[in-house]
Amino acid sequence: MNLEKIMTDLEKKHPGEVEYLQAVREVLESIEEVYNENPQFESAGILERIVEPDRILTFKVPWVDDSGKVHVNLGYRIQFNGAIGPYKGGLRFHPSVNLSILKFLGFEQIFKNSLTTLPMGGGKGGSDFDPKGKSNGEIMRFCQAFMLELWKMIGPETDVPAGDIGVGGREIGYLFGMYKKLAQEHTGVLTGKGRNWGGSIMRPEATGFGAVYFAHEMLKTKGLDFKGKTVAISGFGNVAWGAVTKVNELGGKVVTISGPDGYIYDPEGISGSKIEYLLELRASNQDIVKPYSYEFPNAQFHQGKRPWEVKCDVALPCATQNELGLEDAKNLIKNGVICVAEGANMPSTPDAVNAFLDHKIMFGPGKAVNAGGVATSGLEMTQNSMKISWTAEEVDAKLHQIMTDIHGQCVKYGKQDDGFVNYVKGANIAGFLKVANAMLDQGVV
Ligand code: NDP
Ligand code: 2IT
Repeated sequence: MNLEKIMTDLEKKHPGEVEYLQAVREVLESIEEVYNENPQFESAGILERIVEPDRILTFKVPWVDDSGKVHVNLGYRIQFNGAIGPYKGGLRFHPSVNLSILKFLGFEQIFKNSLTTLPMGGGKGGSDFDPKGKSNGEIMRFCQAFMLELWKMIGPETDVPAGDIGVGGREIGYLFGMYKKLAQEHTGVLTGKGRNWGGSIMRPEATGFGAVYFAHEMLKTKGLDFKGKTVAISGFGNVAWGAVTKVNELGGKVVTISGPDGYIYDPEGISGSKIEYLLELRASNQDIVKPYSYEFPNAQFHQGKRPWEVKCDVALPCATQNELGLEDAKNLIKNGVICVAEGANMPSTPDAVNAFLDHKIMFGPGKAVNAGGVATSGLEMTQNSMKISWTAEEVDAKLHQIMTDIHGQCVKYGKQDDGFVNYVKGANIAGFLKVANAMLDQGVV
């Protein structure tokens, strides 16, 4: 593999798509050796084919706000790779959304879904629509307008979207309602559905729970666990909430959460009724971080800062991409961090990842750590196909097993001679091999 040539060609073809190019480079660096050892991949052009999406749908989403004003947003769905199953991946509604961000997310999703052990291909979509400050009616009309275009491209056996940043249970409800009306079918075309109409129990908490199960497996390799550990978490969305809850259950103390404008440091720990309070604020569509410091005066709000300056044993970035840079990594290392596990997708910059690996800090990449969300989506698809619903205990046991299996795959392909596990390499190789072999079996399509 001529990595630099491939990257130069891709940069020429897709100028300015920095997040996409960042994600591709990381995977290619990890798989280079395995790729070169298997000349059948090269002769089948696996690399050239896997880095390009199968297809991309872009569309305009016109909608009318409560005052009667017309707005136009951009909508996208990327069907990246369908070798091992129907396209599967979330929808992101955030003003920063563009093709590069969705292509990076879709590309990561291929390998993440492969790691889950379930039959799901990789996809992603979304819009530059900003849900912040919008009324319920505006959110509903936007979701309906979005689905009016998207529905032609998706289906329970072809492409199954779900949530991501800015898309939770409420949005999935409105999207599903419109799909059902247009397609005249009530099927598992989306995951993250409500419990009364086909949703799986535990899907909302699955990404955060799974991330903590994975981090727990990492700690276990050193004979450690979460008891008495200080944990720094960023974000306070769906993923962070699940992670905060599970860390508390396992005996750890969460001292930070964050939003785009800064972070909260609560030395007494964020637990119990404090989590309830945050959930209430979140449901009210308010800024959640600052009010926390008014409600709990021992907590401090650090405007414009990130949580990584706080002393902690475990760091779980759960907000967004590239939110943990080299300086942050250096701070964490200086302060004695043992384990960093990514709840978000690609939250650490490449130089931050290298700093962790150089210092032999246990580092779990998003595509392995946060795979519990899409894995539980896969379990939702299974329940929909079988027209049954499993109990919380059944789903939790399956999720736990899947996270342990993913950890095992990372160790299998990422363990170095000195015993250190390079989870980045392990996750990328394990995820890649399954998809690449499926592509070989299916010919040049
Ligand atoms: P949510 O929309 O529920 O939450 C996002 C969180 O990140 C919020 O706390 C938000 O704060 C914060 N945030 C957003 N942008 C920034 C920023 N620029 N700087 C700091 N904080 C920011 O999304 P999710 O929890 O679903 O997603 C979080 C991450 O996890 C994303 O990377 C997503 O791709 C990934 N992920 C999600 C899965 C899922 O099942 N939902 C599965 C696997 C990964 P505020 O609300 O105040 O803007
Ligand atoms: O990044 C992700 O894995 C998700 N947003 C969840 C995707 C899904 O289909 O459940």
